[in-house]
Amino acid sequence: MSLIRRCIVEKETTANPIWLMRQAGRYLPEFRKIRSQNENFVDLCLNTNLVPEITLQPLKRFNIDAAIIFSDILMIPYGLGQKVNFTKGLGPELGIINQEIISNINKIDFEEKLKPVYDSINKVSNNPILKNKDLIGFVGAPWTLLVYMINRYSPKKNINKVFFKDKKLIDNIIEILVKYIKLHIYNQVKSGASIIQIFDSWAGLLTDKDLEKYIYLPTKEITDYTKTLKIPVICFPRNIKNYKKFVDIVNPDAINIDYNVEPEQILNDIDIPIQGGIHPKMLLTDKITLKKEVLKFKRIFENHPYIFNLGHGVLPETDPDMVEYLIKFVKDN
Ligand code: 1CP
Repeated sequence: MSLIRRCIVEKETTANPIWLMRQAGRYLPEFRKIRSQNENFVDLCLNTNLVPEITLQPLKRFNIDAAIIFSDILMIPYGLGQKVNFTKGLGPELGIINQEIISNINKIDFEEKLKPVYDSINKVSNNPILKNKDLIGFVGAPWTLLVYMINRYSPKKNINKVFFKDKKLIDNIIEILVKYIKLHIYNQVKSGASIIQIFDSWAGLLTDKDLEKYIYLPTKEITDYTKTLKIPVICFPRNIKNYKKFVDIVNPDAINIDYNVEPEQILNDIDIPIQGGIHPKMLLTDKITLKKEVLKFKRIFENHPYIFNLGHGVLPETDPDMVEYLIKFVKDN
């Protein structure tokens, strides 16, 4: 059994599994080279030769316990017929979502558009390098996808409040998203993904009164559905203030914490396996500082099933040597 499964399913506390969010891409020179020759990011995510290659790049360098399929959460809006572009320096840029797009959405077009993603998963899952390791498939949670679909740009820049006033449109899109996120999960699992992670990167934008409707209910439905496929599901409701309440209601198999969470506190609050939490900027410091941080996490989670990971993705300016050191140190100590 893979180390991650031993941790999540068997609740083993000595397995010390590690993988990193955004481990493929951005900071790796071998990824940058491919990216520089492939200007259209969506096309790159649909390239069934390059996606398996990029997905396995970090496994060729490091002794990590999982590959995460090279794709993007915005492939779902793309599959639903919305325009999706990634512009250098600007980030994602989506087309307008309108009634025409919504009424044209159908399962056959969605699956046809995303078939290359599933073909790539199938190809990667058969690679011997993944023996006893996991292949992580993923989706964006309905709320985070809704934010990109309605706002059309990263909410990092600003939020278009006018659109968010149209409650009927929002309810309609959330309902569509839940249905198609489930389908995307089903197809990834059928193609060979052995774990699903649900990224809710913008959970922190909501206030308490809206959490039930936009986060707890839809994410629980998707989490329950993933469990019926008999594979573990990990949730990452980034910056949600109350992880305990999220876990009590949604009940995923494991929870990824962000770097604002106090690890000691979460250990008191939560019984299920925990993943992540180390600040990505720790990889920009030096080996002594990084080592101290890893030892701190090891000590805190000594008697709790814990998967080493970060509190958000690997930063583009990270030196791959530091990633190598982190992984080696987790494994050797
Ligand atoms: O221009 C480029 O070179 C593209 C950069 C890039 C990469 C490498 C984007 C655009 N997406 C990805 C890959 C990706 N995205 C992966 C697979 C790689 C891996 O993990 O190793 C995954 C899991 C994601 C998930 C993702 N995409 C999230 C959730 C995690 C998170 O970071 O919070 C989100 C919010 C996105 C949207 C997105 N895609 C790309 C960018 C620059 C963004 C973020 C935009 C923003 O800041 O709002």
